Amino acid sequence: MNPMANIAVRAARAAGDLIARNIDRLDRLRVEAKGLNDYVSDVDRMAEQEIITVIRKAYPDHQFLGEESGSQGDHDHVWIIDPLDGTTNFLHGFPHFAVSIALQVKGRLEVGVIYDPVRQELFAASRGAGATLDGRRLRMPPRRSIDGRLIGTGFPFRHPRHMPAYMDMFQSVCMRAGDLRRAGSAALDLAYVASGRLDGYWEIGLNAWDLAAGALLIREAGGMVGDFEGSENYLKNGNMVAGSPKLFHDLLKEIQPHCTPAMRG
Ligand code: 2AM
Ligand code: CA
Repeated sequence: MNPMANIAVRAARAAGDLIARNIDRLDRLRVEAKGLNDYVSDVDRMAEQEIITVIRKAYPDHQFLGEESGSQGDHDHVWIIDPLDGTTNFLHGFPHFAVSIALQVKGRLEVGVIYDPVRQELFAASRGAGATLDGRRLRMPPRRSIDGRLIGTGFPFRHPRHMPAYMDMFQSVCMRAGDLRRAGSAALDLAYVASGRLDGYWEIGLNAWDLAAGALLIREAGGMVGDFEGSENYLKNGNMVAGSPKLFHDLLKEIQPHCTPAMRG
């Protein structure tokens, strides 16, 4: 394995173990509101520190872009980390959340790791070397259409202005696909698309740390990811459509008619 992927796995497991140790002391956690419907706990912060400590020991000069902090450093190597994706689930004891760690080298995604500390499942990808779940190779079906499939999504609850357009997308996709799921962790949803537990996924207004690792996992498993114009800008604008190749295009077709000018570019 790519030595940087090894470090990412070590960091993800260390953060995941810390999160798991805190699941039964939720009532004693300090929780703060960061913004509209957006919370952070000590566990998010400690997990992020754990990740940074592990990576810094191996790569002292690399830069970090994290949900809870950032740092300056070597701009060629940027670690994009979400220490606890699905914080709302975690704070409710709803057992569906994950650690997400990606590495960008000169602007290109090189490594992506997503770890579910509840089920102890590890999803990992390195560019050009494929994607795995607990060491087993993941391959997405190339020619599957959207009809009768299971599609994941997330609500734009921090961007109420997108809600009307979102509800139109929801209706179009719902009428076409078999069923929808809204599980509350974008990173884990993308890992589930890569591993075939979901057939596709879309969401509006995410952050780079929610998406980066999952995007590489899906591409390395043979799937496609893009923004609502089908382009590569999803890490910047946070709009994401994902699925196996045919399904990706089917899903875009349902979503695009409802896009507003604010969702383009
Ligand atoms: P978080 O739990 O780390 O905040 C829920 O829809 C999923 O989307 C979670 O992965 C959540 O990450 C993420 N998310 C981040 N920003 C969001 C936003 N503005 N609106 C909706 N979901 C968001
Ligand atoms: Ca997140």
